Amino acid sequence: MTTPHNIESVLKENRVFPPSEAFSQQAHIKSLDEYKALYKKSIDEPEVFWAEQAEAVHWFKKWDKVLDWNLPDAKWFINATTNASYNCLDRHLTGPRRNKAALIWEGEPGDSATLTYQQLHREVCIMANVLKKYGITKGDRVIIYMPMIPEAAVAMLACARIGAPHSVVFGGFGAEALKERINDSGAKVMITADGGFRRGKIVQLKPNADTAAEGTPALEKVLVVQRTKQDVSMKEGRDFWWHDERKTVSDKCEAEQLDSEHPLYILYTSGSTGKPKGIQHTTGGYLVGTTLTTKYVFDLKDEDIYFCTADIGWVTGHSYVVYGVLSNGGTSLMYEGAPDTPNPDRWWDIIAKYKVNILYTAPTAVRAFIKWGDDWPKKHDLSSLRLLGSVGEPINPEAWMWYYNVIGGGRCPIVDTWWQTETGAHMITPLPGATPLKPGSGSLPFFGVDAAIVDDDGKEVPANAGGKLVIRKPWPSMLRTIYKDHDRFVNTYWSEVPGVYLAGDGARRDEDGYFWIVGRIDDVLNVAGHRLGTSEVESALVSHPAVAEAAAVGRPDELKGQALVVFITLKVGVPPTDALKKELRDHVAREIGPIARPDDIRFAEGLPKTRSGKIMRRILKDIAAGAQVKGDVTTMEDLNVVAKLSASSGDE
Ligand code: 7RM
Repeated sequence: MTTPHNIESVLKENRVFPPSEAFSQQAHIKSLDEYKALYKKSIDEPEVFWAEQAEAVHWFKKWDKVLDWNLPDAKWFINATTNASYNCLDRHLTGPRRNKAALIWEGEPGDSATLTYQQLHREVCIMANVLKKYGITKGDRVIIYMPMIPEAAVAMLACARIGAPHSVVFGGFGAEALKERINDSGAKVMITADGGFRRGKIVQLKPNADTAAEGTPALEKVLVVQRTKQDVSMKEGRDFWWHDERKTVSDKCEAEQLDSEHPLYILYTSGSTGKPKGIQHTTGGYLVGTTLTTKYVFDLKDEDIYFCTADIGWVTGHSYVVYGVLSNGGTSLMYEGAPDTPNPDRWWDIIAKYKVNILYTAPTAVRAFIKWGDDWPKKHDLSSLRLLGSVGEPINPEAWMWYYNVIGGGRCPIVDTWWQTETGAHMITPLPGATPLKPGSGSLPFFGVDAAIVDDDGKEVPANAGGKLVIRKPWPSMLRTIYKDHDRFVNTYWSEVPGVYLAGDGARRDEDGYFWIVGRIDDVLNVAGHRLGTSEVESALVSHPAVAEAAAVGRPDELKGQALVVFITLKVGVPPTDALKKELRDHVAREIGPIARPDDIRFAEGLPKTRSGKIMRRILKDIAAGAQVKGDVTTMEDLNVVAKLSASSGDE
């Protein structure tokens, strides 16, 4: 086996879509030159730039200094005070926005609700007072385990209001994952619901919470929102109904004036190994990052209806369902359920019904819609849409084209936003009125983001060479630590390449400076001495008309080092034949070269994914090698997928 060298990049994509004049004229950032000038300033004079931009946030007291940087520890807006809940609510109450919809919500069964800024403010104050009644004060952690209902956002903002860092646990997680997070965070209070609706069934939140609470000695109180009205057990002295408790407190609650560096939340992300990392974000810098990116990347205007499909249990739900949108005084549409309930056109129905202008979703959803066929979106009037967004994984160029044409009617820019739980806000992304779009590329860095591609020695590589994506300057919304494990923070992000932040993604930068993410470094394929990112092989497969989704992994091979195994889901109605396997192998070889010709093609009904829709390639690696699936599977969306894949493997 040859020694691994740097990642190679093999897929070429030449299509370019400049913004339309009409879009640019009305946009916040109107041209590439305007972007470039601001970007240059943000890199040359970051403290001047961020001091100006931080005016987008309300501060009770301004900072003495913009940045304290002690690699890898950053402090932003030193000695300033602010409050996220105040920024998302109170500051909109003195003008016409007070009667504007802050949240528009649709439940899966078809019920709906709208909360104006004034109404949302009142709900948040009441819940904050209930938390205070339970003895929660500044710095205490609160667990939120909720379905996608307005009370989930109310709970987050109530915690933020009193300076209690929240830790949202995704409602699809089970009792074990919940228990681990309650214990690691040391939360005294949990806010949950009886259940939620998903695919016509009830998600058993309260029963899971009960099981978890058997092993959480520090947990004292559980506040329960009634959603499904199913029978649940309520433990005397520990569990209380929100509809009862709200009657016992005042509806007035001043927002705490918090230090800019006060922790706003902890959000657990599970790496591929080890226990989940509690990513900790602060108040001031995070608000500046999410407020600005929401405004510029989504080109958000007061009259927009904005629909982000992410669950609040994911960072996207924090930054771009709640904080960034409300901080800008925008209207955030929340949907409780599954995209295919009752039919695979539920989102298109919602978009037509509420005349949604901006849709932000993930490639996994786009590929699912492609698989289900064009007829579903075509039944609906999607002409209100003016901007589309993508996040979570690289979007395959053919999926991008489908999204652009079938959903966007060839009229809407797509912002392909690269960022992470750790970064808090968008890092590499087009600005829709400025950036010419290339399908599959996140394009250029956001203001203040000094991104680069380096080799294994930490040296910047030339244009179009693959390597590791790093960030060389601190940015306001960056994570500050891993909760209770600062060493792990230092080791995970700041040690492999000295002096810079290591994102863990492989990427290349093209001759125009555009970034192309080729996959996680841990997933890199090593075929006959070539190191290939997963996304390029997968994109080549998705460009074949029969393929809906693909995942590429390596299997140990005595001759080649690794053999290339690909798992494929086909579009609805396409028969899985041997002839098609051969055709797909040849197709990949034609698209990116014979070294990437798959050794083994496996058709699958579904691929193992995280709850946020990322393909879990490490699971497929085990299956391809014929091994027992190892490691943490608690974040997996559908465990049956693994059973089915394992049962059908070895049919070659
Ligand atoms: C927001 C979020 C982070 C990882 C990241 C990448 C991948 C996210 C994109 C993307 C290519 C994108 N947070 N990723 N967005 N890859 N293009 N636009 O996803 O912490 O859950 O995941 O997701 O690998 O490192 S996350």
